[in-house]
Amino acid sequence: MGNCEIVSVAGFELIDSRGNPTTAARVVLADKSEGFAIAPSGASTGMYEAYELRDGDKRRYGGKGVRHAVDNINTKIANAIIGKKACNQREIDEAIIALDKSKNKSEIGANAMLSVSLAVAKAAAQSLGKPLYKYVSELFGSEALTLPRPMMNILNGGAHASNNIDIQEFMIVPVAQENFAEGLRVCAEIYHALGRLLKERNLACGVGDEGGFAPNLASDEEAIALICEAIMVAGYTTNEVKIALDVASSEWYQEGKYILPKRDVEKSAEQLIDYYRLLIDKYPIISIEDGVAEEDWSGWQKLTAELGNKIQLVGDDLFVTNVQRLKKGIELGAGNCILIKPNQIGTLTETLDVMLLAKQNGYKAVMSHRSGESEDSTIADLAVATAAGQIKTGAPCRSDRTAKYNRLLIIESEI
Ligand code: 2PG
Ligand code: MG
Repeated sequence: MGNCEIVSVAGFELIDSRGNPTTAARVVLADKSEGFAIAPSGASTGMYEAYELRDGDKRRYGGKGVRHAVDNINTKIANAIIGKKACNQREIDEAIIALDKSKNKSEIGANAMLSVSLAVAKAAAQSLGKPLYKYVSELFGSEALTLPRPMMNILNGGAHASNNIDIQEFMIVPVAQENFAEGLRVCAEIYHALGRLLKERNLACGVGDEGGFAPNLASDEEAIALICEAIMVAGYTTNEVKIALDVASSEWYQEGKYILPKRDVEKSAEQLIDYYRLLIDKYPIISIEDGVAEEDWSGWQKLTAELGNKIQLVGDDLFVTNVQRLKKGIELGAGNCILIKPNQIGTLTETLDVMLLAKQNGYKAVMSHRSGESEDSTIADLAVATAAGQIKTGAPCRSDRTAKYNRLLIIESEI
């Protein structure tokens, strides 16, 4: 083991998969070990997420520049952590968090914090001569390294596509394959089968932000039916491959009502829950994310009471990877699974803390990308390290998505 003292921290303004600026950080240690990480960025962001600091200067990238966040990395964060040991992840993350006196990390920016926090972990892992997943599994206290099951988003709607579909993500989940590589293969085959079906029917084959197809269809339900058909056409059954949805309904919520923006239909939480019950009875749906909105705690209680013993109910905008929000959810009986997006909270330590709380309370976890991503594949290592069991990282299309799948294939071959 070398000397893991941090000797330099440098920030960068790079671009993400939507061509918007994002922060990156390089951390170098005394023994020359290095870590580099790029922060992702969401489109359907939760209102309780940690703050993504953008410049707001309309002359650059329409106001989305991140030069202030990068400055914060190069000055405030660098000053606070240079000289500290990279292998003390919690101490480093606490020092970074302490720099920001706001409630939502808006002074330093969660984008600035996360890129440094992850770069520190990568540098420490290298210094210790361990792969990142191994190092983080020790931080987390996992008993086992486990490859996650892909929840592959093959049809995009909502804020991730300009089609007429209101539900944001239609995912396939391979449940019968013996390992990750086989599950991924099955999903990729179904993705291709879906592409062929769309082509045959003269439907658009262009893709959305997460690489899934984004056709216009008669209804959101038609998307589900089409995916079931693709499963069959590819030679699989709906016992082998299931369906998961991310409704992202916080995007629909206005003054206690749900207004589906693309079809301009209004529904109550109760009507949405009835609709989900109907879909679950008819299709092989095993998981619904953000079925009701982030502020609608009573809707979440009803949803969980009615469907929580049948399927997985994932809180994304509801929990925003935040211990306080998850604690409230546990008390109220909201959901039974948490979506994990490290940039929703800002540091690796806080991410691991909320995963531990979930585990202790019988909540499942899904590691997740953002719709704005990059070649950074850290979440693949985090999914394995924490034995999350599930990962959302888009279609087998666009290198920002395949970077994570490829990293998982390599990890599987190593362990
Ligand atoms: C979600 C994510 C990722 P975004 O809602 O789960 O799929 O989307 O990054 O736009 O919040
Ligand atoms: Mg979501």
